[in-house]
Amino acid sequence: MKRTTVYLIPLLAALALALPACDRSSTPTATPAADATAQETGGSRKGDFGPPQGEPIKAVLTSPPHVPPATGRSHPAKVIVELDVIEKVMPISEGVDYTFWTFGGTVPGSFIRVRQGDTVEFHLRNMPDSKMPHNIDLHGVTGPGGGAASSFTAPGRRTQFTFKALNAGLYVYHCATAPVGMHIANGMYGMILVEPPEGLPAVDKEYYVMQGDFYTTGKYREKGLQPFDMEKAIDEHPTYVLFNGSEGSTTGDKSLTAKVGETVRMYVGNGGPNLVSSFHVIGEIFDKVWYEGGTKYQENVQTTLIPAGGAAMMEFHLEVPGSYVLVDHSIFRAFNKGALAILKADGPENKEIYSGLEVDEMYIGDRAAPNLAAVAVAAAAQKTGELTVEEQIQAGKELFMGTCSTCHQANGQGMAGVFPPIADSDYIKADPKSLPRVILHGLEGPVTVNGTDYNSIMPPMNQLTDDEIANISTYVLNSWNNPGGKVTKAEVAEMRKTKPANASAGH
Ligand code: HEC
Ligand SMILES: [Cu+2]
Repeated sequence: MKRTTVYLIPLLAALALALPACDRSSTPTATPAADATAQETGGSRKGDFGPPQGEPIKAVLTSPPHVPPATGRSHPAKVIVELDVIEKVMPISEGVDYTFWTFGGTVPGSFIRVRQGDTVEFHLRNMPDSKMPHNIDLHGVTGPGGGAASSFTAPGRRTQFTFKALNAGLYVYHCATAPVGMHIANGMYGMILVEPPEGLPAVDKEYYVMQGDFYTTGKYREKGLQPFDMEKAIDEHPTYVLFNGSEGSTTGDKSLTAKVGETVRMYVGNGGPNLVSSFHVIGEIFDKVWYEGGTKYQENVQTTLIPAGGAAMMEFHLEVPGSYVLVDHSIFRAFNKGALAILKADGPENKEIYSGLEVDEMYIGDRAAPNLAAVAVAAAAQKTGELTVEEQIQAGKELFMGTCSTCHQANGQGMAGVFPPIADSDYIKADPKSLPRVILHGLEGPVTVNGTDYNSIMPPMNQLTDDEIANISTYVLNSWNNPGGKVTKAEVAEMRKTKPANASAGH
């Protein structure tokens, strides 16, 4: 990394010198040669980093597609952000419901806006009716896990940490609780804008749009409450690719609006968990794109790449009225998986710029019929070789730490009221083979473990292979005063074929 930089600097300087004939005089920015130094911001080492001034300010949080007002401040402040984690069922498409996990009750989560140099006191509350623990990793935070290491929040609890916003830019935040991919796939992401000290240039309209890919056991637009499909997620075969969390979130009456003559700035993020977005607005050209959400902008751009866990800001000036269609230009995603939103511009026609024929009706009217074949169930891993019980325990321990300890804790003690103990568990003792079954098919509804009642959900961990489940089970059986014994790969394979009565339909 360092080495690349060393080689790049002289290269860039040489390039700048080699291009004196380029006419940049029409742009208000400096010449390319000056750009390299004059526009350097100093990253995290330069800014308005004095102590917070004035009374603490409560951050204004907004739901998509809205953006909080500019901070309008010329000094650093202490800013308090209060964000609630809410798990709730919402429509993902017409007649299709999904259990989203959200920051602030929406997908994407609430938009946060601060100024570089601000000291942010971050409060995360997980609603008491949540089933899962959650945390937050803000890409704009300098520190372990971007805050994740300090914000693990079980249902009905609240955590707090403080950070100084060192780097200006547009940053994604997301939940980073295991299984991380599942939390993100369920909608746990949003954005935080860290304004540069001088603020951003004023524009007429600002909007917040975020792409995400979603994985349901049913096919695209298959009606009813659709459960999350871990196998499709691992295979990176999304059922839906969406802007702002649902098909139609930003079309019809809910379209973004602007007027001819206005300049629109969009803050566009990509929560992933898997796909990279080729973000494009049909019928517009971005006058400026702050690619990757950073400080520099590119001009006159048709399509900009937004990585999973990344963002971009873009501005365009509206010359003619009409419906402009926001898409992921990996175009089947737009017309067959939902990645489509509308910006409606009102105002007088300008026939010199555009004759007035509109093409958007065709695009929207032809929302294609469901055509996604169900994704085949991933083939079971075919590992061979018999392990001794001791080897199984060793292998299982590693997997346990990476998979189960998030909730049941490293010592198997669980968490009071939320996650039952699997150490010395009478539930396991009563039926040792319940262990692989619970891992494979999950568990929900009331259970009593060692005299205490629990009523929550453990998601199925069927992404684990038969070997892995056999090994974790064997490790748990032989730990913490549990009854001992072993579970074989063949037993797990057999259990995988049989679905328990309470398992979700699908596949
Ligand atoms: C996301 C949190 C979470 C993870 C990760 C998790 N569990 Fe659970 N587990 C739960 C919850 C919640 C319950 C209780 C479900 C209910 O109330 O019906 C539970 C119940 C159980 C039970 C039955 C009750 C008991 O305490 O004996 C076993 C056994 C179990 N889990 C084992 C595991 C194993 C092994 C893993 C790793 C492969 C694992 N769990 C991963 C949340 C989790
Ligand atoms: Cu989460």
